[in-house]
Amino acid sequence: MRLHDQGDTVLKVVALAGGVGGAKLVDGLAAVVPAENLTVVVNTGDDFEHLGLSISPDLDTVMYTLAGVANPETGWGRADETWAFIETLETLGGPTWFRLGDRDLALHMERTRRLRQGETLSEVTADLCVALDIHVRLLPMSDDPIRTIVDTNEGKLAFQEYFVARACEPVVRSFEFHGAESAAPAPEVIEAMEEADLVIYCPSNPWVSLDPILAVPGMRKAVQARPTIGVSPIIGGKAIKGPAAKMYAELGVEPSALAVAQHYPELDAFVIDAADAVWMESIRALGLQPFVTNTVMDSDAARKRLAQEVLEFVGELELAL
Ligand code: FO1
Repeated sequence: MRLHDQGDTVLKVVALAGGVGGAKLVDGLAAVVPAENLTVVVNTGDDFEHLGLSISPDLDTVMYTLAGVANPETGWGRADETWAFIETLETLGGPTWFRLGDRDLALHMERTRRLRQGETLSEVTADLCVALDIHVRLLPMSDDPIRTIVDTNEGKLAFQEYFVARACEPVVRSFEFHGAESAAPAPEVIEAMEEADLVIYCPSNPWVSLDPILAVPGMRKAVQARPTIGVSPIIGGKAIKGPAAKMYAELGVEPSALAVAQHYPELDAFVIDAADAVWMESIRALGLQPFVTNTVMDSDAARKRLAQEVLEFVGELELAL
């Protein structure tokens, strides 16, 4: 299977993505896969109600990244932002721990308005993508509420409480995805998976970005039916951004590309950084075909190159199988 068979029809790709790391690979994939052949299923476990607004941070991070308006320093929120709202809220004694920029706020207001009118998250997301001139198909993992709860030494915390308000300091014990068991995959998700020639696990946090997606009923079964490749979010024992390595250590697992491979035994292949080449044979022994390259996406060109290599690796994999 070549993803560019005879160079014309590019086959269909579904990427599972969460926060900032996932969004970067999605951005690279959008540069090498025609939009009509790329679907991104995005984590909604980070979603929460705040200031009366329905906030979907990972959907927004992926949208802003694809639209080229993401804040390059933080990865979340917008570039060219102003903060008049949150600064004024501060003077009024309102909660400002979750930083909402003025332009970002417009998106949260519009999503909230339309959800309150009874539209689904999928419908709102599709129209926001049109407004942001995004042609890749972006699907929330579910239109039903699923909330990641982080069980810590300070008790159970809602995700944003843990991630932002407490800056990931509490020691994690376990994760729960409230609502997952009674949730349904968003419309088109299962169909996209069934049509996919390749499913990619983006380099997102395994515990709180990809596991919530895999917890949606039907997702694990749908994944297992397709060729799959993952990209390690851990490089040289560290995460480029976010608490993934800290979570591994707190769960008693040495953070490494091997540990991530062990988390996803269902994968056919796994892309690791040159810094982790030492784990190749151990990963192969798990039944995942390892590929080694530079996985640091520190530029648009690096995002595109990594995406291109992931697609090429799968071509080789098919020949190897
Ligand atoms: N992350 C922070 O660490 N601090 C913030 O103040 C913050 C605000 C924020 C606003 C909108 C948005 O879409 C994301 C935001 N994030 C913030 C990131 C958010 O916590 C995401 O859940 C993480 O990116 C993890 O995926």
